[in-house]
Amino acid sequence: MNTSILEVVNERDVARHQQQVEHAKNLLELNDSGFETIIRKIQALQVAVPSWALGTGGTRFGRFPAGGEPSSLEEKIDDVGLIHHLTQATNSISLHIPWDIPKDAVAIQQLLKKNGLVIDSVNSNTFQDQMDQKYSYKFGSLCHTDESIRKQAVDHNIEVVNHGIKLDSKVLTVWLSDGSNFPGQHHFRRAFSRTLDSLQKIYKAMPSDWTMLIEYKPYEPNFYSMVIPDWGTSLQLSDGCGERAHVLVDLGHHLPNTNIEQIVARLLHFGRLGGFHFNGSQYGDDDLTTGAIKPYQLFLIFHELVTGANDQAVKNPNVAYMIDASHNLKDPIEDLMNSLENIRIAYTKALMVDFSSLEKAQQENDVTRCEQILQNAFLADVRPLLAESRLRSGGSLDPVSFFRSQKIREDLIKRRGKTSIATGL
Ligand code: RM4
Ligand code: MN
Ligand code: MN
Repeated sequence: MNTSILEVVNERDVARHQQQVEHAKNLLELNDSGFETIIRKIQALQVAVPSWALGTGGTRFGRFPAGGEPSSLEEKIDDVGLIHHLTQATNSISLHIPWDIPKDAVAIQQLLKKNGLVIDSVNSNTFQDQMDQKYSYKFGSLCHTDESIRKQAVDHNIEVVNHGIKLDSKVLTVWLSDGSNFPGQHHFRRAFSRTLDSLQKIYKAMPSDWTMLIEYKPYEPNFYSMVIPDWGTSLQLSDGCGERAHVLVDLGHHLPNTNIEQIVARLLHFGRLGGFHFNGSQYGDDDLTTGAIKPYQLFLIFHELVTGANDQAVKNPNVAYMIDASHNLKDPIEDLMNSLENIRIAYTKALMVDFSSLEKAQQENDVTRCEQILQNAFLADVRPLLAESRLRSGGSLDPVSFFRSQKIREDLIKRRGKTSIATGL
């Protein structure tokens, strides 16, 4: 990516941008030091992009690729590098093994460095069978009734950690599709015990500076029961493994109307919120653009994260943020940029909450005032602040417009072809 073109385009729009910043500062009643603090905080919020999110998503009915998809890990890193260059909001990439096994770890490290990226978490995959695999995961992996199958799944997770070590990752994320489709199929208590036992084996095999994140999901691909359906189960499993095992909250992994912000607050209270997968959802694991459907919920979640971070009583590790979405209709690069923008908008609005007034109103049970304080922050337009933080970090004032006006997708199609396919779902 040619930096000077970016500068020229920014320069063209900068006068208008500066007017908007002044207007926003007035509306938000921000003095210079308050403004500078917020800009620094926005710049610091970095959200990983997973290597499996650069291609077109699909459903079990069909897939409609846009063309120019990255067909190697190197090309995926290039795409994340481009997104980071324009947004300055994603300085890391998360790998799914075996979809993205680095063949030459040293070369990958160099490429990451060139793009200003590091590896975030590594993710195991025991929800699909691979060609060279001895046993099938049709009836589960870490929970399986057959010890040899459990061992194969444990060994796979250890292999994932070993790949991660070579790339300086320090986080293993485990998401299990294990579960049952019919009543009676599973002995619930024993399936849980076997899963805990397998996770403990993986945990023990991890280096002592590694963290394990345990993700939950209420249904799909199993439709009667999932072995890890909810945060309570994830928390128990984390607890059973050790203090470096934590719960991962994926926004789409809840039944409709679940109060996710309260789950976030609970996990912070226990010091066990380890990671976050962002996406948007109307019904379930829809994997839409983050903030597309329920922006208020996203704001309320960030409100919990921000209050937690400001509270001395909360002893929680750093939360690993990642986008976990699928792009069935939008251009994947544009969609990821949309998500990053929406995440930063929700975060910035949460930073705008008048905490001391809120605490006072809560103490006095002034319900109307409490809600009003949150609404005031939520309804503020903070977009000029985001653009300013990007500009100062060397990114684009308007990443999606830049991507379009410079015809970057067209260029990728020319270089990679119309039919290149990215590994993933
Ligand atoms: C799952 C879950 C995991 C992701 C896979 C591909 O639904 O969200 O985090 O790794 O999909
Ligand atoms: Mn997820
Ligand atoms: Mn999911």
